[in-house]
Amino acid sequence: MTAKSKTLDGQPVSLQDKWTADQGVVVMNGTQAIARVLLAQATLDRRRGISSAGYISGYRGSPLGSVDTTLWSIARRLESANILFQPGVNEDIAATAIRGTQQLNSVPSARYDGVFAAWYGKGPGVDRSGDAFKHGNYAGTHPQGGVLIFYGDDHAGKSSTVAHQSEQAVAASLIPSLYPADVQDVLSYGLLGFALSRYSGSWVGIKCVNEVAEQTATVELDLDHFQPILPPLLPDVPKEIHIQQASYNPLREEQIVVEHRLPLVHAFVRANRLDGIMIRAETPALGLITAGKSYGDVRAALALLGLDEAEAGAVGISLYKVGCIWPLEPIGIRDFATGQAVLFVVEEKKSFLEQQVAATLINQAHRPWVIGKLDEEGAPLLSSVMPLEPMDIAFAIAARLERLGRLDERMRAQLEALASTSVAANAIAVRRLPFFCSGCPHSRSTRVPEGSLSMTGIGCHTMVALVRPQQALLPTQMGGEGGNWIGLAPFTNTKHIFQNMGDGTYYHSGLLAIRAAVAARVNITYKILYNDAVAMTGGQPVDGPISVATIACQVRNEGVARIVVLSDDPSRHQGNPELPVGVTIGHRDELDAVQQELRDTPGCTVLIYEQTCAAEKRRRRKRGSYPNPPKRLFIAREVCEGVGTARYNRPASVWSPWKLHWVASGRSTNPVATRTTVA
Ligand SMILES: Cc1ncc(C[n+]2csc(CCOP(=O)(O)OP(=O)(O)O)c2C)c(N)n1
Ligand code: SF4
Repeated sequence: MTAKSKTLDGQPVSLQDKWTADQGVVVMNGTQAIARVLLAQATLDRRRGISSAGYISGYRGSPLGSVDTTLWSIARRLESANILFQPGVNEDIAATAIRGTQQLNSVPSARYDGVFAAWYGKGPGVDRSGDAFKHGNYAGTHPQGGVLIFYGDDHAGKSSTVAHQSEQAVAASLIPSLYPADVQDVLSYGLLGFALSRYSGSWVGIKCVNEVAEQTATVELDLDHFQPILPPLLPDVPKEIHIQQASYNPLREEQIVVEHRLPLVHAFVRANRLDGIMIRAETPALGLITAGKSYGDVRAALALLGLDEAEAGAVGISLYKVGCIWPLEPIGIRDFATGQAVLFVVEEKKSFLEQQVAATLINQAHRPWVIGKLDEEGAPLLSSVMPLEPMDIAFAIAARLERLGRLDERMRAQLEALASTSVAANAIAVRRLPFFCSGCPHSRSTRVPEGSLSMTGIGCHTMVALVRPQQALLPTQMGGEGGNWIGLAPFTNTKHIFQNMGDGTYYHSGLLAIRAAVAARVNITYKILYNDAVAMTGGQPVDGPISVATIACQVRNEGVARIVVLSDDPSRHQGNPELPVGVTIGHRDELDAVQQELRDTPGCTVLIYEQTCAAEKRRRRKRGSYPNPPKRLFIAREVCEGVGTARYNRPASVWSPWKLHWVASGRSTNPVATRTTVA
């Protein structure tokens, strides 16, 4: 039971309200809103007499790195709402499972009227799931099911190996995309998205950027009055808009999507006002068109210019918020464009809305200027790469007003003040590189012998490319680890390479890359870094049964000739009957010698390096599920405050003068130094 507090007006409130309340104001973050959409859909169905179940699957990754932990934290609530959470082994298998939920009536004995389903994943997961998305979306949804695709986009590339903008990839599978501007929108678009998916038969994407997924906000719930408008279906709409158990006919499927489902999407967007005019100028001059995160930035930009809604309208600014960024609903845009001199599309990354706006208006008799990535003269205006800041947008809006003769003295003074603030802000910008946590297994495991090279992979261990860039090449995509060596090895005199791979990645897709390396007969040593967690995304468990012995057996069956296990505690493995014959077990201190040996062994070899993630150890120790270390290192507080949590990358000479004290506990800490081989 959670203790209840009271608000100023005497109403009891609880942190659980975000899960239980159907009405009123609650606090939640963007990730929790995704989970709440599913719970709310279950409630709505129950109220309408639909016996539905829910299903969610996907794969973690920033900015949707904690969807799974959020869902685990409300496991009982999900269960009682008939919602099944099945973490995917990877994104495309998860997407395929989502497709399965819509095939409820393809086999006898359905237990529910329909299954509403949601997929989650980050940009790279969208990219690798294109085939599954297209197959699933073309097949369609169940009329009482529905599919949402929550896709995470890291525009700034701040937690990714590639900066992402995924709406083009989602649109390539002909899946419409809604783009929430804040947590409130996640909830509204989520529920409207399910309604749209059931109505049109289409899968529906929900674009989630870092700033929205990681935002915590007060939101208003009103399930009692949630009533999506379903425009009447025209008589020519075929029954195949929803999934059918039909004969094989790919062209007909495509025709259904293009000629029937997408027009229904437009009708739904229009009827439910997913796109709308937020500010209407008295005498229109400058029409701002924007969506999602940029909508908030445009609002902030107007505030920086000292303009509230009425003042913006008075100087000729109108504002159009697009909820459905693809396919852009044309009637609303044409209506908004009427009488405008300039339409300024404010969006991050590559032009997506702007192209659709231009295409919608190109044949109109009255065509305002359409600008965004380029200005009225064709010169660059808003970056197609860098995230946009309200300040940049404010200056760009002001320049448009100046050209239109709408900039007054008050705004000019405001701009001058802004210009001086932005110079001061740039002067204090600091960049800090990430670094391994103290005690991280990867800071040792990723070392290679003198003269050798390694390739990094997806996971915390990739930071070695920042720490020892001369020895470590930048990573490929998750699951591609070592694939690039297959293409490179035949054309270089470099004889061998080490390839790092986390255990999470191994389970997600990495095993297939090892199979490819064996098939291509390249000289490569995979270092499978078994840290017992999918660490970089928050320390989740690997999504199925995995152990050092299982990995050893699997790679042996793939044809890997030589396998070595190094561990901080080799005694854990000695005498383990599950390890295949011929596997050598040693202590991690032998890393250098073992690597030299593997380097000289022809073909594909595997080194499994076992040591638990240090952050995970700390978490487990707090929960009492991991033994405390028998020996601890204390650093004199008078010499340095905060050591142990600081992660600054300092040269060794800086460390040396510090006073270090080893304090041993009763247990022996001597490593088992001898190497053994399973016979
Ligand atoms: C296709 C894809 N899905 C998800 C991610 C997000 N992601 C980045 S690091 C990571 C965890 C990798 O875990 P593991 O291989 O165990 O390495 P560790 O972080 O534990 O060192 C994930 C899931 C990604 N980069 N690519
Ligand atoms: S979270 Fe774990 S694996 Fe990642 S850097 Fe920290 S200790 Fe290393």
